[in-house]
Amino acid sequence: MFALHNYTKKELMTLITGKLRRNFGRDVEEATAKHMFKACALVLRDIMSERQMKTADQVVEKHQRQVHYLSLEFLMGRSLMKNAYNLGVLEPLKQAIEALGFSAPDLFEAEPDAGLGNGGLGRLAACYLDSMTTLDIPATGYSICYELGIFKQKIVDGQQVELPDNWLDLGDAWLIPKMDEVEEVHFGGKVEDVWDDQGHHHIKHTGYDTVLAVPRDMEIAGYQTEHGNVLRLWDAKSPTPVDMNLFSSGQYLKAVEQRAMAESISKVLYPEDNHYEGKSLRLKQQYFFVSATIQSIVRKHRAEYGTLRNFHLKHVIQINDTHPTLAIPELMRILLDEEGYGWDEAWYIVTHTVAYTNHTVLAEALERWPQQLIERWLPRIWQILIEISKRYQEALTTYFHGDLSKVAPMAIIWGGEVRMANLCVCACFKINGVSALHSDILKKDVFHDAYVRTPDKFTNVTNGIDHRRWLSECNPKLDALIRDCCGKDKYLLHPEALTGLEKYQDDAGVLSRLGQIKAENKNAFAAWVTRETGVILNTDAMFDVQVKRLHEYKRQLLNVLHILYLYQRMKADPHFDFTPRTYLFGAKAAPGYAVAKRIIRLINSVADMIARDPACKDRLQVVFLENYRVSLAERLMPASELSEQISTAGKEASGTGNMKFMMNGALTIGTLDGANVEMHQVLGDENIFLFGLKANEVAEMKHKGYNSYEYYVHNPELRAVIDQLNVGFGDGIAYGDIARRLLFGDGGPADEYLLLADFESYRDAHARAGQVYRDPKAWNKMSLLNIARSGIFAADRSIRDYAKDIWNVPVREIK
Ligand code: HBZ
Repeated sequence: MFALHNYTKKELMTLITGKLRRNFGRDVEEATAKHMFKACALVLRDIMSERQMKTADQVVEKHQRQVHYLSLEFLMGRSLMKNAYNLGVLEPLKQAIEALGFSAPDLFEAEPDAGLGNGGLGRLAACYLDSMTTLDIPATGYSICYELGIFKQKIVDGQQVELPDNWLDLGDAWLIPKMDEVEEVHFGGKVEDVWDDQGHHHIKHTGYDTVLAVPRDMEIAGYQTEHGNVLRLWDAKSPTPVDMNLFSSGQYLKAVEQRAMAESISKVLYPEDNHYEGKSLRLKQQYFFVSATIQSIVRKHRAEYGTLRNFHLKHVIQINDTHPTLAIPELMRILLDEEGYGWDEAWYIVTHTVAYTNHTVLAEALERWPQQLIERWLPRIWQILIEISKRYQEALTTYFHGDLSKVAPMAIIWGGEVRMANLCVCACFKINGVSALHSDILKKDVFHDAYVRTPDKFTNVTNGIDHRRWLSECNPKLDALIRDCCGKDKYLLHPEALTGLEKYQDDAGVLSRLGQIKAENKNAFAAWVTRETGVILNTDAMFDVQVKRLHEYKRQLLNVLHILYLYQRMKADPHFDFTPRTYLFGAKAAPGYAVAKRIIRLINSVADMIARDPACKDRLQVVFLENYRVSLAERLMPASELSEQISTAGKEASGTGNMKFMMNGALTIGTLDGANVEMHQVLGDENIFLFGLKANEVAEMKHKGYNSYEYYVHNPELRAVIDQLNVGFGDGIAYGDIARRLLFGDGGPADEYLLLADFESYRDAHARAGQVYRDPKAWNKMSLLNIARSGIFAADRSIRDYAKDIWNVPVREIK
């Protein structure tokens, strides 16, 4: 155990003022909040950098096995409070900031979110960096240093408008560029086979465009450890300076084009989640990132060992969904072309190095790259893919005795497309889903035949969240209660210690304190919303929250239909007895996803109508929170009471928002989908509001032929709601398109996600939730049990699973 240095307020003040003077040429009196933020970031960065360098030295000294976590997304959010917390300097830092004449909360608030991700997949990667570091695993994250992260969302006249998110302005205070670790990535050109004088065969690649990959490292601190890791973010730069010779020799356009091409690669994060777009710039992003990363790992390995023969013993490469799949042929390329290994030896090394996490079963999200695109931009990779594909197909044909109905769906190159998931299944030594149900569906359905052939490759690692950020840091009042009940700060490194709360499940004092904390958090959130937007939230009503990306399978629309049902009941009968609710929505829609955008507009139309109607006062309120993001979630989770996790069963791979709500004492209304299944397992029927079809029933109903219109005909209340979509909500906008989608489908199947089939069951579950809410003691008891049993959803547990079942690396033992 290391003795961690405890920085005092005075030491920090000296360090901060030193940074202000040296980096910005200012004394504290002349410093702006921006200067001050940057100075604080630089001070913490120095501490982390020291630790990280020691860790890196140790890894080399002890020849430790390393984890490389490749992800096109890391949704980091803010870092100042997080790093200060993990470094154990949060309190003295706050004091130092205040003593220097600044407001600590304002300074934390001034930091932009690092929004280098879309949603769950990207946030998961960020939570895992924290746990890998806290558990002393030598690990590196790799991604792209997008100049623009996920767009900023504005709501204008009820509609989503996207604005660029220029996070690097302040965010780059965390980054350390490493100009001496630049890698070159090649695109296009021609590949030839050549033989030298000795008759040795070589690959000659000529006429390619070069893009430089400049690493900008973000230091990662762990909690109560000296261990330090980094997140390596690759920035794309052109190798051609503005070259006057090219200009004058008539190559003017080519030079400018090349620069623009190179630097566009790291310009912007693709904002589609759970949807594949076959854009050539996206392919270039993927290869740029993967090639720089693999070269960087290989370069360090060569320096340490002088050979790549033991590569798979010293490294595991975890790929976060199929987006980094080209790591497979890229590592093959280096082993074949640069090391001169034979195919079999190279293949052995690759297939003992790479492991794959799947995050979705939605067909439209599976990546299938057009062959021409790969051929054109990655000619050598294309050759290697053909060879992998050919050998795999031969092996499959033998195994399945030539049964094309098995071989064809498993093929890697087929019908002019490269199927990335099949390539992963072929080449990776482990394949995992992200919840028990999801991993089961992978085995039984999506990859069934591969599972039959290689069952040992398939495993499950249920997702988890960084409970230090998502409970202790963002909900200090609840943290204090847990410290009083569960052995001080024990739970921070032993999340299972949260079960210590269970013995207070009938303790009136603890239950009322829990209720009090929730009430205070609601008030604080409401005050913030009012400050930011002028909207006044009814804090006496239940905060019923659905925040996540806008997707039809996530069924925000089902929530809206139910709200409309409540509204109509209330209008028809002023004495309609229901528990007042404040509905909160937050969701970004992919800019090209028209239906998702329509649903956002619908939510705003409904919110507006309800806000104007005096009959709803103190009873029903709907608010759409603009620009949902990590930092907003950190304020919202502690204030939430009912968590909407209502996806069509079988569609949500895991969900991680569900875990954040649970940990903060919200109760869940949800389907048996993703990790909700495991939440239900530990909670029992009594502590969760379940409804709806199960995954197998969904499949059955679709198989039999689902007819949404029948539900419309047979349920008059549901019918009235859908009819109102056709009419509109008093703002002159009608939503007949959405009604038609539900009843007839426009283009696709009617009501693809079975909203109408689940409507009644959803309404009943809401009625049950409303009933329990009226009995604060019963509600608070359920809430307490949710928190107490949420420990299994800590990312520390997930990372221990990865370390043991997939990575084969030791983890920190914590007493
Ligand atoms: O990954 C999500 C799943 O939908 C969710 O159920 C799960 O909990 C979470 C973590 O495992 N998937 C995503 O967030 N996926 C994407 O954001 C995405 C982004 C770009 C793509 C495809 C998917 O091209």
